[in-house]
Amino acid sequence: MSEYLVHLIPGSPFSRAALATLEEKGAPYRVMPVASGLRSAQHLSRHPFGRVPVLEHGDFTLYETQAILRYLDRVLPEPALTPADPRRAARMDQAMNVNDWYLFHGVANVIAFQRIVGPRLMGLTPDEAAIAAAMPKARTVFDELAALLGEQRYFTGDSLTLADLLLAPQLDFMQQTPEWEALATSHPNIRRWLARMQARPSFLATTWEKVAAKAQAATAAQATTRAASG
Ligand SMILES: N[C@@H](CCC(=O)N[C@@H](CS)C(=O)NCC(=O)O)C(=O)O
Repeated sequence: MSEYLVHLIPGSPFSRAALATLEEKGAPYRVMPVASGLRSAQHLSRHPFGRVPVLEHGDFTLYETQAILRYLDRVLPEPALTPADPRRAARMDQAMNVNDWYLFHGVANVIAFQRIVGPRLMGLTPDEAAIAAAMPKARTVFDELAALLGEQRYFTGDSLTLADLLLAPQLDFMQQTPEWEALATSHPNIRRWLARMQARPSFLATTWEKVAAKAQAATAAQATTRAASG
Protein backbone atom coordinates (compact mmCIF):
# COMPACT_ATOMS: atom_id res chain seq x y z
CA MET A 1 0.00 0.00 0.00
CA SER A 2 1.41 3.42 -0.98
CA GLU A 3 2.01 5.95 1.73
CA TYR A 4 -0.16 8.98 2.31
CA LEU A 5 1.49 12.34 1.77
CA VAL A 6 -0.30 15.53 2.81
CA HIS A 7 0.83 18.86 1.35
CA LEU A 8 -0.13 21.53 3.85
CA ILE A 9 0.61 24.69 5.74
CA PRO A 10 1.09 24.03 9.48
CA GLY A 11 -1.85 25.47 11.42
CA SER A 12 -4.34 25.03 8.56
CA PRO A 13 -7.61 23.65 10.02
CA PHE A 14 -8.64 21.93 6.78
CA SER A 15 -5.26 20.19 6.65
CA ARG A 16 -5.64 19.18 10.30
CA ALA A 17 -8.93 17.45 9.45
CA ALA A 18 -7.09 15.29 6.89
CA LEU A 19 -4.29 14.48 9.34
CA ALA A 20 -6.69 13.72 12.19
CA THR A 21 -8.59 11.34 9.89
CA LEU A 22 -5.35 9.52 9.05
CA GLU A 23 -4.58 9.37 12.78
CA GLU A 24 -8.03 7.96 13.56
CA LYS A 25 -7.41 5.28 10.91
CA GLY A 26 -3.97 4.49 12.34
CA ALA A 27 -2.47 5.01 8.88
CA PRO A 28 1.16 6.04 8.51
CA TYR A 29 1.53 9.34 6.66
CA ARG A 30 3.99 12.11 5.91
CA VAL A 31 3.43 15.84 5.74
CA MET A 32 5.07 18.21 3.27
CA PRO A 33 4.83 21.98 3.81
CA VAL A 34 4.10 24.04 0.70
CA ALA A 35 7.46 25.79 0.80
CA SER A 36 7.20 27.20 -2.71
CA GLY A 37 4.08 29.22 -1.79
CA LEU A 38 0.40 28.54 -2.43
CA ARG A 39 0.45 30.48 -5.71
CA SER A 40 3.65 28.88 -7.03
CA ALA A 41 3.46 26.99 -10.30
CA GLN A 42 4.53 23.86 -8.44
CA HIS A 43 1.64 24.04 -5.97
CA LEU A 44 -0.90 25.21 -8.56
CA SER A 45 -0.10 22.08 -10.54
CA ARG A 46 -1.39 20.09 -7.53
CA HIS A 47 -4.20 22.46 -6.56
CA PRO A 48 -5.34 24.91 -9.26
CA PHE A 49 -7.05 27.08 -6.62
CA GLY A 50 -3.88 27.40 -4.56
CA ARG A 51 -5.12 26.00 -1.26
CA VAL A 52 -4.31 23.22 1.17
CA PRO A 53 -4.53 20.35 1.89
CA VAL A 54 -3.61 18.18 -1.07
CA LEU A 55 -3.36 14.42 -0.59
CA GLU A 56 -1.00 12.24 -2.59
CA HIS A 57 -1.54 8.49 -2.43
CA GLY A 58 0.67 6.67 -4.90
CA ASP A 59 -0.14 8.08 -8.31
CA PHE A 60 -3.43 9.59 -7.07
CA THR A 61 -3.56 13.28 -6.16
CA LEU A 62 -6.65 14.81 -4.55
CA TYR A 63 -7.64 18.24 -3.27
CA GLU A 64 -10.79 19.41 -1.41
CA THR A 65 -10.91 18.29 2.20
CA GLN A 66 -14.33 16.63 2.08
CA ALA A 67 -13.19 14.54 -0.91
CA ILE A 68 -9.97 13.64 0.91
CA LEU A 69 -11.80 12.59 4.08
CA ARG A 70 -14.30 10.48 2.16
CA TYR A 71 -11.52 8.89 0.09
CA LEU A 72 -9.60 7.97 3.25
CA ASP A 73 -12.76 6.51 4.77
CA ARG A 74 -13.21 4.30 1.69
CA VAL A 75 -9.63 3.07 1.29
CA LEU A 76 -9.12 2.68 5.04
CA PRO A 77 -12.47 1.24 6.11
CA GLU A 78 -11.64 0.68 9.79
CA PRO A 79 -12.86 2.30 11.91
CA ALA A 80 -15.76 3.46 9.75
CA LEU A 81 -16.21 7.23 9.98
CA THR A 82 -19.45 7.42 7.98
CA PRO A 83 -22.70 6.20 9.56
CA ALA A 84 -24.36 3.23 7.87
CA ASP A 85 -27.80 4.66 8.57
CA PRO A 86 -28.87 6.90 5.64
CA ARG A 87 -30.35 9.62 7.84
CA ARG A 88 -27.32 9.81 10.09
CA ALA A 89 -25.10 9.87 6.98
CA ALA A 90 -27.22 12.72 5.62
CA ARG A 91 -26.75 14.64 8.89
CA MET A 92 -23.01 14.06 8.58
CA ASP A 93 -23.03 15.49 5.04
CA GLN A 94 -25.15 18.42 6.19
CA ALA A 95 -22.80 19.28 9.07
CA MET A 96 -19.81 19.06 6.72
CA ASN A 97 -21.43 21.52 4.35
CA VAL A 98 -22.32 23.83 7.23
CA ASN A 99 -18.59 23.76 8.02
CA ASP A 100 -17.51 24.68 4.49
CA TRP A 101 -20.23 27.10 3.47
CA TYR A 102 -21.22 28.90 6.66
CA LEU A 103 -18.63 28.31 9.40
CA PHE A 104 -15.54 28.75 7.24
CA HIS A 105 -16.82 31.29 4.71
CA GLY A 106 -17.56 34.55 6.41
CA VAL A 107 -16.96 33.37 9.99
CA ALA A 108 -13.72 31.40 10.63
CA ASN A 109 -11.98 32.80 7.58
CA VAL A 110 -12.68 36.28 8.97
CA ILE A 111 -12.54 35.93 12.76
CA ALA A 112 -9.84 33.23 13.10
CA PHE A 113 -7.88 34.81 10.26
CA GLN A 114 -8.02 38.31 11.75
CA ARG A 115 -7.26 37.13 15.29
CA ILE A 116 -4.79 34.27 14.74
CA VAL A 117 -3.45 33.61 11.26
CA GLY A 118 -2.94 37.22 10.13
CA PRO A 119 -1.17 38.38 13.31
CA ARG A 120 0.89 35.18 13.75
CA LEU A 121 1.98 34.55 10.18
CA MET A 122 1.81 37.97 8.53
CA GLY A 123 2.21 40.44 11.39
CA LEU A 124 -1.21 41.96 10.62
CA THR A 125 -3.33 43.93 13.07
CA PRO A 126 -6.87 42.52 13.45
CA ASP A 127 -9.53 44.40 11.48
CA GLU A 128 -12.11 44.96 14.23
CA ALA A 129 -14.78 46.17 11.80
CA ALA A 130 -14.47 42.98 9.74
CA ILE A 131 -14.73 40.86 12.91
CA ALA A 132 -17.79 42.76 14.14
CA ALA A 133 -19.43 42.36 10.72
CA ALA A 134 -18.87 38.58 10.86
CA MET A 135 -20.54 38.15 14.27
CA PRO A 136 -24.22 37.95 13.20
CA LYS A 137 -23.45 35.09 10.81
CA ALA A 138 -21.20 33.50 13.46
CA ARG A 139 -24.13 33.50 15.93
CA THR A 140 -26.39 31.81 13.39
CA VAL A 141 -23.74 29.17 12.68
CA PHE A 142 -23.14 28.44 16.37
CA ASP A 143 -26.89 28.25 17.06
CA GLU A 144 -27.34 25.81 14.19
CA LEU A 145 -24.34 23.66 15.11
CA ALA A 146 -25.64 23.46 18.68
CA ALA A 147 -29.06 22.42 17.38
CA LEU A 148 -27.56 19.74 15.11
CA LEU A 149 -25.39 18.38 17.93
CA GLY A 150 -28.09 18.41 20.59
CA GLU A 151 -27.21 16.11 23.48
CA GLN A 152 -25.39 13.58 21.29
CA ARG A 153 -21.72 12.76 21.96
CA TYR A 154 -20.82 13.42 18.32
CA PHE A 155 -22.56 15.20 15.47
CA THR A 156 -24.51 12.19 14.24
CA GLY A 157 -24.85 10.16 17.42
CA ASP A 158 -22.61 8.09 19.69
CA SER A 159 -19.82 7.56 17.17
CA LEU A 160 -17.20 9.85 15.71
CA THR A 161 -17.68 10.68 12.03
CA LEU A 162 -16.01 12.76 9.33
CA ALA A 163 -18.25 15.68 10.33
CA ASP A 164 -16.63 15.87 13.77
CA LEU A 165 -13.17 15.66 12.22
CA LEU A 166 -13.91 18.49 9.77
CA LEU A 167 -15.62 20.81 12.26
CA ALA A 168 -13.33 20.41 15.27
CA PRO A 169 -10.20 22.04 13.77
CA GLN A 170 -12.23 25.13 12.77
CA LEU A 171 -13.89 25.39 16.18
CA ASP A 172 -10.59 24.75 17.96
CA PHE A 173 -9.29 27.82 16.09
CA MET A 174 -12.38 29.85 16.98
CA GLN A 175 -11.94 28.90 20.64
CA GLN A 176 -8.61 30.74 20.63
CA THR A 177 -10.29 34.04 19.75
CA PRO A 178 -11.93 36.47 22.23
CA GLU A 179 -15.17 36.09 20.25
CA TRP A 180 -15.50 32.47 21.45
CA GLU A 181 -17.02 33.42 24.80
CA ALA A 182 -19.85 35.39 23.20
CA LEU A 183 -20.50 32.67 20.62
CA ALA A 184 -20.22 29.55 22.76
CA THR A 185 -21.40 30.75 26.13
CA SER A 186 -25.01 29.70 25.55
CA HIS A 187 -23.97 26.40 23.95
CA PRO A 188 -22.49 24.12 26.62
CA ASN A 189 -23.00 21.13 24.31
CA ILE A 190 -20.56 22.65 21.77
CA ARG A 191 -18.03 23.26 24.55
CA ARG A 192 -18.33 19.67 25.84
CA TRP A 193 -18.06 18.23 22.34
CA LEU A 194 -14.98 20.34 21.54
CA ALA A 195 -13.29 19.26 24.79
CA ARG A 196 -14.05 15.64 23.83
CA MET A 197 -12.52 16.16 20.38
CA GLN A 198 -9.46 17.96 21.77
CA ALA A 199 -8.78 15.03 24.12
CA ARG A 200 -8.67 12.48 21.30
CA PRO A 201 -5.18 11.22 20.43
CA SER A 202 -5.83 12.24 16.79
CA PHE A 203 -6.18 15.87 17.88
CA LEU A 204 -3.33 15.81 20.35
CA ALA A 205 -1.09 14.48 17.54
CA THR A 206 -2.08 17.23 15.07
CA THR A 207 -1.67 20.50 16.96
CA TRP A 208 -0.13 23.43 15.07
CA GLU A 209 3.14 22.91 16.99
CA LYS A 210 3.33 19.17 16.26
CA VAL A 211 2.52 19.61 12.58
CA ALA A 212 5.04 22.47 12.33
CA ALA A 213 7.73 20.21 13.84
CA LYS A 214 6.91 17.42 11.37
CA ALA A 215 6.91 19.91 8.49
CA GLN A 216 10.29 21.27 9.53
CA ALA A 217 11.73 17.74 9.73
CA ALA A 218 10.31 16.95 6.27
CA THR A 219 11.90 20.08 4.80
CA ALA A 220 15.25 19.24 6.40
CA ALA A 221 15.10 15.65 5.11
CA GLN A 222 14.30 16.93 1.61
CA ALA A 223 17.29 19.33 1.72
CA THR A 224 19.59 16.50 2.85
CA THR A 225 18.39 14.26 0.01
CA ARG A 226 18.91 17.07 -2.53
CA ALA A 227 22.42 17.79 -1.22
CA ALA A 228 23.33 14.08 -1.31
CA SER A 229 22.12 13.72 -4.89
CA GLY A 230 24.37 16.51 -5.96
N1 LIG B 1 -12.48 24.05 -0.12
C1 LIG B 1 -11.14 23.83 0.33
C2 LIG B 1 -10.74 24.96 1.27
C3 LIG B 1 -9.31 24.80 1.73
C4 LIG B 1 -8.79 26.10 2.33
O1 LIG B 1 -9.39 27.17 2.19
N2 LIG B 1 -7.64 25.98 2.98
C5 LIG B 1 -7.02 27.16 3.53
C6 LIG B 1 -6.14 26.79 4.72
S1 LIG B 1 -7.11 26.10 6.05
C7 LIG B 1 -6.12 27.76 2.48
O2 LIG B 1 -5.52 27.04 1.72
N3 LIG B 1 -6.01 29.08 2.46
C8 LIG B 1 -5.11 29.74 1.58
C9 LIG B 1 -5.70 30.95 0.92
O3 LIG B 1 -6.83 31.29 1.24
O4 LIG B 1 -5.02 31.52 0.10
C10 LIG B 1 -11.01 22.46 1.01
O5 LIG B 1 -12.03 21.97 1.49
O6 LIG B 1 -9.93 21.87 1.02
